[in-house]
Amino acid sequence: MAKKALVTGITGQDGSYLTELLLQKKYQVFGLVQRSATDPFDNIRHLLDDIEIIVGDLSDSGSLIRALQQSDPDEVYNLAAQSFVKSSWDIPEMTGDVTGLGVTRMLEAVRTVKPQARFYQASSSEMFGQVAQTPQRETTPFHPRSPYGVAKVYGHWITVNYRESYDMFACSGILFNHESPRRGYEFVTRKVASTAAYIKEGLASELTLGNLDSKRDWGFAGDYVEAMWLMLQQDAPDDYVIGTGENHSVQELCEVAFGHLGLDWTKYVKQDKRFMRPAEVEVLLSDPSKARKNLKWQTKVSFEKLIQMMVDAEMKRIVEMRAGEVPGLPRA
Ligand code: NAP
Ligand code: G4F
Repeated sequence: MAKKALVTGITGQDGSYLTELLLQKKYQVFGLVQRSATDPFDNIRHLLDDIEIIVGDLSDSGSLIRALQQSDPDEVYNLAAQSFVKSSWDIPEMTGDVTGLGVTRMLEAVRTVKPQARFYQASSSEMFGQVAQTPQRETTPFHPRSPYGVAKVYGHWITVNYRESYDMFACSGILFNHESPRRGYEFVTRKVASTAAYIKEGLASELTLGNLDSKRDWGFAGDYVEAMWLMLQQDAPDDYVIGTGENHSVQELCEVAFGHLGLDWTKYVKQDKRFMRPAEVEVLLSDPSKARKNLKWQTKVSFEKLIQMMVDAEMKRIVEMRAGEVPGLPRA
């Protein structure tokens, strides 16, 4: 019998790569999708014939219970969230409701309908925030710096709590930043890659950014979804830090992206305080040794290769856009 998985956030970056991995492994995949007035399927259009879409929302318990009943899953991957940190100061209550309390709603739905299902929670290195130690590992205390980070800390601890309270197979993956050509346009890697390509092609003249000094541990999303799956294949549930163990600044990101196109980033990049945050996470760096040892997991794509892959994808998209095959690019 094929295993069944329910994926929330299936239309997002990680949902699309995870679904590809699960389909390769012959899972039957159900994806929870929130109602939308516009087409949300860009990332998973190529998968729509092979999966089942269930309409539901992390703010609506009844829909989650019905999603569990309809899919009867062996594994549940809770990837849905309001995931853009900067917006979490604009919509803090909604972020707390979906990104935080939404995890409890999912856990309650699993506990009610299929308590033996294995559960993955998408936790985040944003929980470390103002870091208490470097590099950050599973035992590093949390000090979140945004409403998003605070909501993720709640989601993390409620996952641990359901494991301890109800003996559920619930795991929390503390993932550091991971990127790809399917990343949302407002995140800094996609913003830099797409605007550098636009500048190269004469479609834009400058790139406005916020803090160029902050450092992130950036990896490739395709590698990270494998870690999610591995966590749910272990004998016992546990929490894992997932990252590359290497970090780079936003400035280095600009150097690599523009450099790949033969451009000097200093001529095009401007700073604008609109893109600064009320409280910044200055530096993140993972210690993924537990995942390397227990899950036998490691990243395969380097920082430079990742950024070059993203820039190449943007250049290809411009060619397709000019040929009328894809619509014009949204801009961050
Ligand atoms: P993403 O691209 O922003 O995807 C988020 C998904 O959640 C989208 O499918 C979105 O649907 C869905 N969603 C939002 N609100 C919802 C609601 N109320 N009900 C149901 N679905 C809802 O995020 P991602 O980069 O794939 O990340 C996946 C998860 O990992 C998120 O929880 C994120 O916070 C977490 N995470 C990400 C990173 C990273 O670097 N990427 C690192 C650590 C943790 P729409 O398409 O309709 O908006
Ligand atoms: O790309 P970012 O918006 O990602 P951020 O805030 O690190 O959050 C991402 O990673 C988290 C894991 O650590 C996830 F949990 C979360 O869901 C999300 O996927 O910003 C990265 C850095 C920040 O320091 C930001 O201040 O880039 C800096 N930055 C500088 N200029 C900018 C910009 N970020 C954005 N988005 N846009 C700018 O213009």
